[in-house]
Amino acid sequence: MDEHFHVNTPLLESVTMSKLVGTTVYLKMENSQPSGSFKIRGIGHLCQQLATQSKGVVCASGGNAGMAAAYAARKMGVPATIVLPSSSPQVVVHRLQDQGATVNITGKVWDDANAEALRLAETEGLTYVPPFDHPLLWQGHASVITESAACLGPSVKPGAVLVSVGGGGLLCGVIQGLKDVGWMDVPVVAMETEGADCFNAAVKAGKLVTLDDITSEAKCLGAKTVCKKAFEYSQCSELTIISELVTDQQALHAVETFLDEERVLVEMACGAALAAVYSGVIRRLQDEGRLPTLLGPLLVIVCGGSSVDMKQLSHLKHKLQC
Ligand code: PLV
Repeated sequence: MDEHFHVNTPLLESVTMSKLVGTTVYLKMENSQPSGSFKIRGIGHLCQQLATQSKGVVCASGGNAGMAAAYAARKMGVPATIVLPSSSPQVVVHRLQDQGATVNITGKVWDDANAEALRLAETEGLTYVPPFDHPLLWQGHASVITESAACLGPSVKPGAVLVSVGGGGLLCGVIQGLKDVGWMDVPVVAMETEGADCFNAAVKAGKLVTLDDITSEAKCLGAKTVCKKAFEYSQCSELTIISELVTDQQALHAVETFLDEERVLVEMACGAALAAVYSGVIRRLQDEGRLPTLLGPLLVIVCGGSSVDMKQLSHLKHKLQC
């Protein structure tokens, strides 16, 4: 099928961020996808491959994978059940219902909700839509890089790509895209928040690690175990993947700064990537010699997110005391 559900998003230059890092910063505005995040790229692709004859799809999500599944299902005329953990904010429940989805709240974190989604797929005969661990998702997400490359043109190659990591699906898609356009030597800075750091824990341990709990407020980064493919990429000598953490306060501060500077509201999962610029992670990596001092343009995947509105933003500010 040639038609797809995602749109070609704008690639914007940020003057303020460029000033901060000392190189041109390009923002790939995935917040402007119809489902509010990059997730529609992979999930739209997967649904088109696996769910055309389906009696219904079921997806466990921190919010955004669910938004993408609900959007794709609505366009395909298929019912959608989205299982969320109780940590998901009310705003995302309403947005999912607006997309026509049935919302089921089960468990405390995404892993609990996922067990319920797998059970429903089995007992109700629904098509299971994984939020981050499937080759079709990575293939779909890869278009975020091929599109950026087409927009930048043959004479511009990024010095690094900046992404947030939850279960690692976006990271796998970005790597796939870098391979597709011949940019395998471009370093990827993989950002998580402390307390939702399953990729960082795996990189440090040299093996997959399952976190005891998700203690970060960036709930959409809150998978307890990163997907195996993302870990394998981190061990691959042909790739440079730098895993870094920020605090919840830094991620939230990044969300606020981005709202002020770029006039766009994103959720904390996305704030984690933005904080690499605003909190000086990129500068530090340069000082440590892990990124070159003379860095080429930075490509930031502004992954977006629907789990935020002004009410949720003030709630988070109060909770995190910032
Ligand atoms: N969120 C997933 C997994 O949650 C979800 O169900 O929506 N940025 C945003 C705005 C996201 O929503 C997510 C994933 C990520 C980044 C990270 O993407 P991933 O999971 O492919 O690494 C538990």
